[in-house]
Amino acid sequence: MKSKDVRPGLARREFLGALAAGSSIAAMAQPGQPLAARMPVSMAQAGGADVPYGQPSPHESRVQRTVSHLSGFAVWRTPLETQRGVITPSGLHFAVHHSGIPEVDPQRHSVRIHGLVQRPLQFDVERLLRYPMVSRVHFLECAGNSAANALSPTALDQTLGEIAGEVSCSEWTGVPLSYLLKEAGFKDTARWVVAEGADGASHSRSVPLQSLMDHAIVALFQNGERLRASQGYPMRLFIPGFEGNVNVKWLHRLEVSDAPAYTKDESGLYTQPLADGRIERFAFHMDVKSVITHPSGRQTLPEPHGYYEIAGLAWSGHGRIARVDVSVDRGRTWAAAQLHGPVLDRAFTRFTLPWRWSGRKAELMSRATDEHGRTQPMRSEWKRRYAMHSFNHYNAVHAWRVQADGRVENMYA
Ligand SMILES: Nc1nc2c(c(=O)[nH]1)N[C@H]1C(S)=C(S)[C@@H](COP(=O)(O)O)O[C@H]1N2
Ligand SMILES: [Mo]
Repeated sequence: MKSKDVRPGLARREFLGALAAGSSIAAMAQPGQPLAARMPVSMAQAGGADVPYGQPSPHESRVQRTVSHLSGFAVWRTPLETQRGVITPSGLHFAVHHSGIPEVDPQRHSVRIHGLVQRPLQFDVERLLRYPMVSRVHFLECAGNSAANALSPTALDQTLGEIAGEVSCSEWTGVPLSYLLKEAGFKDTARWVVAEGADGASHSRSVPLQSLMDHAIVALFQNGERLRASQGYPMRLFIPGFEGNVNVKWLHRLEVSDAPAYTKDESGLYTQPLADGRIERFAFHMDVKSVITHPSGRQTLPEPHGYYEIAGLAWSGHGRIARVDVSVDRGRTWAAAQLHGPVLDRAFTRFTLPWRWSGRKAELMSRATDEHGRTQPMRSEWKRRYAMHSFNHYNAVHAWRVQADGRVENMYA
């Protein structure tokens, strides 16, 4: 079903024409004017020096992560609304620190594999750097991303990053964990692995051995450079599609066991009460989800009756994104957005749809579906499934209200 304000094929040419009309040069430069007067000043002098390690333009200094501190741990959120494409710049990757960033000396750091193994092994950074590596583009999302939208009775007037910025997407490079685990060899009863970080929180999680053998890497690089301290320098566990907290940073120990350890992290924070009183445990996969990045919360559309491109990001911890539907009328009608390739497994996928805004109040929503047919619930469905105070794994359809004056605000649909 197509709504009349979002017309994918036809709109593109109209859209480009309208934007060009608004950009046409009103008064041509006077022919008599000297050439020098028409040149930008920067062309008349030598430029400044560069630096050994590049920084964003000083004009972009407002593009920053936002931070909040929740009972001792810091949550840094990615400003998704400032991002185009699908790769999160390393300096803007979201971060969750349960006990700050530890000072880890790469010369002295190592990861130990022990427990139900044939021979315990220990790998330092230098040794791991000699192993064959793989590179993969994947999102990483905190289980608690969008918690405020799950919990707050009214929609908070915040930016997209503040609402749902505990998700980022990078190219991760490292050693497949299966290489290291096979070298250690398992005992017959080996089923789980407890991964522990070298931080003050001694953050640790139990993960099924099979999922580590299938997909996990010990990541050493992020977007081509060594991991940022914030992401677990010099090494972290990375399990594609799994909730953020099992991706243990500053990884220093992998203990193979026959059962989960029920560490403090997995028995408390990362279990989730359901509405019927049961408890959901070890819900590792992040489900299918999408957000509209442009336009989004606290932005203002510059002119009414204008042409705009609705753009957003979709991802699924189960596989590839198959389609994204967008509505501009609070879900009455939907149009299929264009997906921008390559559409990668368990990675951000960019979607866009041209839109002619009538200047009246509009309510924008996006709903992603992955290759397994999993799709996003509405907020009310999500709330029915979980207990009142549950907030992990919130993936309901997100909505923005565009007011008649162009202001964009968070809303519940
Ligand atoms: N050692 C350690 N690993 C950790 C954490 C931590 O506090 N300590 N936080 C976890 C949580 S809750 C999340 S969401 C992810 C976030 O990864 P990032 O900070 O690289 O984005 O790291 C996980 N790994
Ligand atoms: Mo997290």
